[in-house]
Amino acid sequence: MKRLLITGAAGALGRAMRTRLADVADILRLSDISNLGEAGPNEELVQCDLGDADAVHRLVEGCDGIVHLGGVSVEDKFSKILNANLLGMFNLYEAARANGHPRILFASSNHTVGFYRQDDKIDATSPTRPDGLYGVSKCFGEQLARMYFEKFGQETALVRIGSCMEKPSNHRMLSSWMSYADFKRLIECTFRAPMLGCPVIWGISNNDAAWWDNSHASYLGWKPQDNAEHYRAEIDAALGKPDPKAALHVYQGGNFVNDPIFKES
Ligand code: NAI
Ligand code: 15L
Repeated sequence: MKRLLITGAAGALGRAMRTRLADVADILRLSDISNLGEAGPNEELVQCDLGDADAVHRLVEGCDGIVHLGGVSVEDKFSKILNANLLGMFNLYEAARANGHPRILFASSNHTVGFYRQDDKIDATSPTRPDGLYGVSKCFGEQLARMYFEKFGQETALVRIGSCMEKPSNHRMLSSWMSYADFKRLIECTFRAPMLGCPVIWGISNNDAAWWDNSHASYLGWKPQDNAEHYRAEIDAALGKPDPKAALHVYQGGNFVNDPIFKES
């Protein structure tokens, strides 16, 4: 592909993908509201607020694909979530509609289903059970993307990321972890697939302890290769046996279920 846009490129996942995706497109257009540092040889840097419709229209112009990581990534005040995750999604999809419908990978979240228990096994057809306003904003994003698919044919991979980081750091993540390498493989499959549609995809590695069944998305050919199980002994040694009554070990969303509705100040 010629030009791939990555929003949220200054964030944790954006920084991890910035170097890993350099070979996926001729040019990476990297965007964030925060500072993005110096541009590399095949990089274009655009600092903008996803809540600014005109800026987002300019941002999407000339892009052949979008990895949408930008937004509020944890529970927060509704006003912040509203601007970045709701208005930001709408601005991005309107900009994509005006610019030839580049394929989009939307970084949704496991917090769309955080109130399922860890002994529930669910798949892409299971009703959402968001665990806070952040999770609700990701449900909104998924539904917005679905509507743009039905109405305009806009294709999106709705990736409900579990916990994407260097390695799992607690017992919950033995189920929810996705390695950076597996996320990169998923991004490649998303943009290479002859037909994408608008599937829900669980963003996890090939974990023995997984709660989520990805068989609905098997047509994409994504085969995650890492497995959090590899870290179980290390986590047992560091943390001891998990408390079976703690939210972290009861709910798929872990501690997010206990977050309050944050007051606007
Ligand atoms: P992060 O918080 O480190 O990065 C998000 C980036 O979005 C930040 O650099 C931030 O400056 C930017 N941003 C926030 N508001 C913005 C606005 N109004 N306009 C433009 N940019 C704005 O989060 P992380 O961990 O990198 O996650 C990336 C995406 O993946 C997020 O959408 C998050 O919800 C989603 N996700 C991540 C998971 C993970 O394990 N890292 C798990 C599930 C979902
Ligand atoms: C998320 O949605 C968050 O963005 C990330 O920071 C992690 O907390 C992750 O979920 C998780 O549930 O582990």
